Amino acid sequence: VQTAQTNWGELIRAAATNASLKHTYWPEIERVVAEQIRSARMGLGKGAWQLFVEDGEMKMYRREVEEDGLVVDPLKATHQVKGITGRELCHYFFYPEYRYDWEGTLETMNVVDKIAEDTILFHQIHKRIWPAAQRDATFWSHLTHVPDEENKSEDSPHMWATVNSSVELPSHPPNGGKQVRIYLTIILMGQTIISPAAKGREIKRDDITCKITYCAVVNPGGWAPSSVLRAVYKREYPKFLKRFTAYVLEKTKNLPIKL
Ligand code: 6CM
Repeated sequence: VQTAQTNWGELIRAAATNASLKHTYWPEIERVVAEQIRSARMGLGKGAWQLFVEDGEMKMYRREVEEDGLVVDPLKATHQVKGITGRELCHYFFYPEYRYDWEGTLETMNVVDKIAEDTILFHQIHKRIWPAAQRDATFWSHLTHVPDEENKSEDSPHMWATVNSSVELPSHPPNGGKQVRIYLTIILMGQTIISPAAKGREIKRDDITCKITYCAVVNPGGWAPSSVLRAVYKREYPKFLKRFTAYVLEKTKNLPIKL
């Protein structure tokens, strides 16, 4: 059972491939991933989270924050989707071969380096949003999990997660091209809940529900009108989460369940 003392660093290390553990980025990956998991699992508390989208099980909250006059509103979304697992959710989010299928804000995506089976470096150029300049991002992406235990209750630590976090890449210096560099820290986390009715028999897709948490902080890196940016986020985040989860449902519906 998870306690305030859960040592996420240790759990993440246990799940990581050797190639990731040996990489110079590892200490940063471990620190950021642990911090993202901790904050994703934290309730909304008394913070100034405002609910700005509610659509069935999907709820999206934001805090209005500006840094140097730029909107950097943290986003926290929760969702529940029947029929998919946390592992499947994070698989389709992490692996580059699916990205163009579901990422609506993408112009181009390049794998800069595949460090390991569970860590990839990306350069992405996003679609231009009028009247601001086009944006790009360089980030590492890490896929991790804490194994399922007997007790798949909500407070047990089992989960799958993909974390994306900006990193400077000498091969792709910021503002080297026409784009303004954005800085992002994002986690997509999924916990699989199995209906007690499935006990003692083969689990069917109807018996599983994925509890999803998605948190994002994006710094637009340069001038972008606040009102336009907030309007873009209000439209794009729900669109992303609905489209992406529908995509995972469609891709997995006839496949064996991957717990
Ligand atoms: O998490 C998401 N996608 C991941 C894989 O692509 C990745 C990407 C994050 C980038 C999100 C920023 C896109 C918005 C770019 C426009 C910025 C400002 C323009 C100025 C407008 C006035 O982690 C899903 C991302 C869903 C994005 C809404």
